[in-house]
Amino acid sequence: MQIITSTAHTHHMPPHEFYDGALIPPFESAERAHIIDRALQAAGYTATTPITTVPTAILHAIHDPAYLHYLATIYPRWCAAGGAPEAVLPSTLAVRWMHRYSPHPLAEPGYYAFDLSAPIVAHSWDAIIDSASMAYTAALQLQAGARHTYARCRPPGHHAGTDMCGGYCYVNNAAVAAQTLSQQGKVAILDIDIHHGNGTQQIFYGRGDVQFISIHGHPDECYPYFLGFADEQGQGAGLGTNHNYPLAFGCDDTQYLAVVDAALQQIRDFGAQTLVVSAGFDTFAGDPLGGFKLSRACYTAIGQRIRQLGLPVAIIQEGGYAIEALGDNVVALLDGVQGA
Ligand code: Q9C
Ligand code: ZN
Repeated sequence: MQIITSTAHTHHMPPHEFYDGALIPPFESAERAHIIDRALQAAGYTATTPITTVPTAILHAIHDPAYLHYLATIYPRWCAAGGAPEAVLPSTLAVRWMHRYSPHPLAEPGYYAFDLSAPIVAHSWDAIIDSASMAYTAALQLQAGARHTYARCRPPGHHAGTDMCGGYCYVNNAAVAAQTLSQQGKVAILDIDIHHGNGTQQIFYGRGDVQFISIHGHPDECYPYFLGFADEQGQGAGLGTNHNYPLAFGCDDTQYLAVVDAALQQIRDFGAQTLVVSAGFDTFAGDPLGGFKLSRACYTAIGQRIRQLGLPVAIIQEGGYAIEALGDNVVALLDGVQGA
């Protein structure tokens, strides 16, 4: 198992988040990454490979260049226009019939966000690019012959669409890996974060060469609420390559693993040559942003099933907010994948 970690994520430490109207300390914290890194080290997983910066051509294949330019440049413009230096966070969102573009630094954030969960601070961009570069490096390692790689990405990526941030996500790291690997053949993305990977779905919705499968809390009760229903199957060349498995809160190991088995069979049927896993651990029992009841052993069981596919696998870190359990849950998944 190749492991990719980095400390550049500490450039991105927003001071707070909005949670259903309350201003609270962020769930998506630097401490999450530290805890994972500590657990990996304690379990004997060590990182060796230097991180290769993600090429602009890969980023432009999955994101609008104007959106990336916005992410990279908004912070000083926001501050100069009178925005609070604590974080770039819009008060007005472009939605449905009110979505004309505005270049005003206090307005542009509302054009490029779908919620209030993606604040930008002074050097967030450095962390965002580093996180995407970790995913890119994971893809490079598979291309070089590695069977299994894990990128401890932070910030996460699966809620980021072609031109929208939200849900702690800015650049879609799993899409970076999938786009890179798609140059060698069909790619499947399995998203096991409890939140639907709305951004990843949107990026690849019209693509026949990238399959997207998401297992998540039903949008009737789970964030991001407005996408992730079972009838979203792709469009055009991508029709039939998008598969959503929305599940009711309370889901346990047995129910979950049955769905994993169905998803893995669809990956076999698709004929994927490589697999990208958007690995969220907010399915864990007691996760403050979750609602499922998975045990630690379930992550090992998921990993073992993924291993049995026999494909090269890039595992991309997404969510997981039961901080004290997060590191050991990551190790549990990796142990399963590597056959320990
Ligand atoms: N009442 C990831 O796991 N807040 N993002 C939801 C719902 C945002 C989760 C509040 C949750 C984002 C990568
Ligand atoms: Zn999540």
